[in-house]
Amino acid sequence: MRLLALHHYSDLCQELARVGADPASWGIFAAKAGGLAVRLEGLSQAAANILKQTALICGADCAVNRDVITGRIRRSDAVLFGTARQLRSVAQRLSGQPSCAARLAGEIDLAVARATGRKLSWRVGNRLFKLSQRVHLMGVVNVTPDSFSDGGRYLEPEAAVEHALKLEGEGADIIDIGAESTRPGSRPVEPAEQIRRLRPVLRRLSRECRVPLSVDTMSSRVAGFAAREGVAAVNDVSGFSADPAMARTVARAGMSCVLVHIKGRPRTMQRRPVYRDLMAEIVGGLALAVSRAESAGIDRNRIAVDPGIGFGKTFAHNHEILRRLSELRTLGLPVLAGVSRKAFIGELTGGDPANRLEGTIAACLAAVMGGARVLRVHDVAAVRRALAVFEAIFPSQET
Ligand code: HH2
Repeated sequence: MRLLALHHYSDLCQELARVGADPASWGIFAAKAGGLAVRLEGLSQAAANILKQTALICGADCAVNRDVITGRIRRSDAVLFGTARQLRSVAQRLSGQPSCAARLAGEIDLAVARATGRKLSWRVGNRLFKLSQRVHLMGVVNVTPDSFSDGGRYLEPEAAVEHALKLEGEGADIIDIGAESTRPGSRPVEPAEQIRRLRPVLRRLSRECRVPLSVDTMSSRVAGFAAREGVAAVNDVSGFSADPAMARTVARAGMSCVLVHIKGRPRTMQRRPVYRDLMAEIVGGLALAVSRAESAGIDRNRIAVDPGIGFGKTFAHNHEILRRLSELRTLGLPVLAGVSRKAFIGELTGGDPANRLEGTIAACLAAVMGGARVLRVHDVAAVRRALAVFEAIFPSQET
């Protein structure tokens, strides 16, 4: 099961083509794509027929392969369209049908629960971020000589500490400190060097900063060191895939984590990344990362997921991710988005990374509209002000 966000006609057509629905029906589905859309996979011909008929009885609709009706195909995927209420009644009716169709009832119920669930929180250290009440901000501090937007500015421990405290004062809920740039083309930084850069900064911040700290690293050695210095979370842009000991280290230390989707590794990730099905690969990759984390013993309420804007993605991929971000609701976990100052913004507005504020705010708000509840940003004060306006227009709907 995967929730789809098909509010844009081109995304709808792409998904209907994938299922093999008759192009003559695409216009009909366009009128129904305003509610929920759920992709279901590998249905037998009988199950696809039963699902389609049940959907129609309940006022919903369902796209299946055009050859289901002719009997020339044995298996088909499906996209089910309808309101939450309609889909619940589809699920209820299916549960009384033959087992090939009845097994879909649980998947459809889960999809509706994930799409309509309003309470989201993320435990970090001893704090509980109530994400359904307001969007939270992760402020970025790069203790690096070469980060794409602020490399070299905070390499001196004094400057890094001062900057982190400034971001805290501006309203950051968590401060993310990195000692290794992951910009396209960057080379790995040895754990010992990351630790050397981090040590004086973490030592002071863990005493002086009142909000929790996270460390941006793919190395379990660095994560273990950070835990001993009082850091509450690990932000791993490889989603625990780069270092096999990472999940265990985070679990043992009782830390929280951000699991990011990446295709490839920073050094080569932007060399013409290709996806067969972008959103399916991102949601599938994150689901795998989450199961890696949970099997190691990390509590589910300590995990946030991130689609990895710019991590093995073209500019067009980044646009599609932001347009369809609400598909990550499939995972039932808080979504963090990192769009701040990135190249896909500069490509549209011009300007070097430090001059991409308007585009950053636009992309942040697009991410929030798609369900992101934590934003990783360099410009905390400005994004906080933009959110004050946005959240007055769209107040929290927590009941
Ligand atoms: N982006 C960067 C680094 N870490 N972490 C998460 N969770 N999501 C992101 O999108 C993300 C991230 C890249 O930004 P920055 O840290 O400013 O640059 P650099 O990697 O060059 O230090």
